[in-house]
Amino acid sequence: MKKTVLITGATSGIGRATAERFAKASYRIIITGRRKERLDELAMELAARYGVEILPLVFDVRSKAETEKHLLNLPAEWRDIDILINNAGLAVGLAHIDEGDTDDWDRMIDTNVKGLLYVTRAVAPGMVKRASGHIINIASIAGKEVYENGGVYCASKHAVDALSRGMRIDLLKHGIKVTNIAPGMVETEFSLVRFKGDSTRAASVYEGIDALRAEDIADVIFYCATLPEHVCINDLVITPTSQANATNSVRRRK
Ligand code: NDP
Ligand code: 8X3
Repeated sequence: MKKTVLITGATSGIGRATAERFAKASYRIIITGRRKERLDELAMELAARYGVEILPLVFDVRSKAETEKHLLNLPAEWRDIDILINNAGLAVGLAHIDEGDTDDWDRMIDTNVKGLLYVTRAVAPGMVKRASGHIINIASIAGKEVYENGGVYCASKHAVDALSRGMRIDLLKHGIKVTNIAPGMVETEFSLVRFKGDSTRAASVYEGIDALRAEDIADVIFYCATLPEHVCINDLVITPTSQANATNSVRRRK
C-alpha cells in the first residue's frame, strides 16, 4: 500500500505545495488547516487530478482538544501515518520586545510550538508502535538566527529547532527519522499574515528578491522523505540565492 502522509497547514503556501508534490507521487494524504473551504477544494482538486485518496481535517492546532479529537479518532484506514509534516505556523507582527502585542506572541507560541507538540504527541505513538516513521518539522532560518523586532517568532522557531533535535534522540531507538527544514524567504501568504492583511507591506518584503517558491521547499521535503531507509537528513537551511542569512539579502534594481 502507498504510504500515508499528514501535512498540517495545507490550505496555503508550503503545506499546499507539499500536498501537491506527494499527490503527484500517489501518496495517501491527510491535509489539515482551519479554512474548511480551501481544504475541501484542495482535496477535490488533488483527488481529481492525481486519483489519490485525500482526507481533509479542519482544526486549529492551538486547541489540544480539537487536535486530539481529530488525530486520535482517525478512520481505521488512515491511522498508520508514515510521514508527519509539521508545517502549520505563522509570524504575527514585527516589534521591539518592549512594544510587542502579547496577543501576537500567544498566537505564535501557541501555533508554532504548542500546536506542533500536540500534533506530534498524537501521531508519534503510532510510529513508535510500528517502529517506523518520519517526522519533518518546518522550522526557519529564524530558528538559527535572531533579528531585530522578530524576537518572539525567532524564539518560537528556535524551539522547533530544539524539538527536532530532542525528538531525534528520543525516537532514535524506534527507527523514526526526524528532519528539520529551515527555509529563508519563501513567497507565500506568510508576510500577509505577519502584517495582518496589509498586502502592500507584504509585497514589499519580496520586492526585487527572487524569493523561494513554496514548490522549492515542497521538492526538498519530498527529497528528504524519499531517501533510502538508512539515510536521514537531520537539518537543512535553504535560502534564495539572493539571501545569505536572515539579515543579508540583495534586491535587484528596477
Ligand atoms: P502560509 O501563511 O502561506 O501558510 C501557513 C499555513 O499554516 C496555512 O495553511 C494555515 O492554514 C496554517 N495555519 C496557521 N495557523 C494555524 C492553526 N492555528 N491551526 C492550523 N493551521 C494553521 O505560510 P508558509 O507556507 O510560508 O508557512 C508554512 C510554514 O513555513 C510555517 O511554519 C512558517 O513559519 C514556515 N516558514 C515560512 C517561511 C516563509 O518565508 N514563507 C520561511 C521559513 C519558515 P489556515 O490559516 O487555514 O489555518
Ligand atoms: C520566515 C523567514 O526571515 O521572516 O520564517 O524569519 S523570516
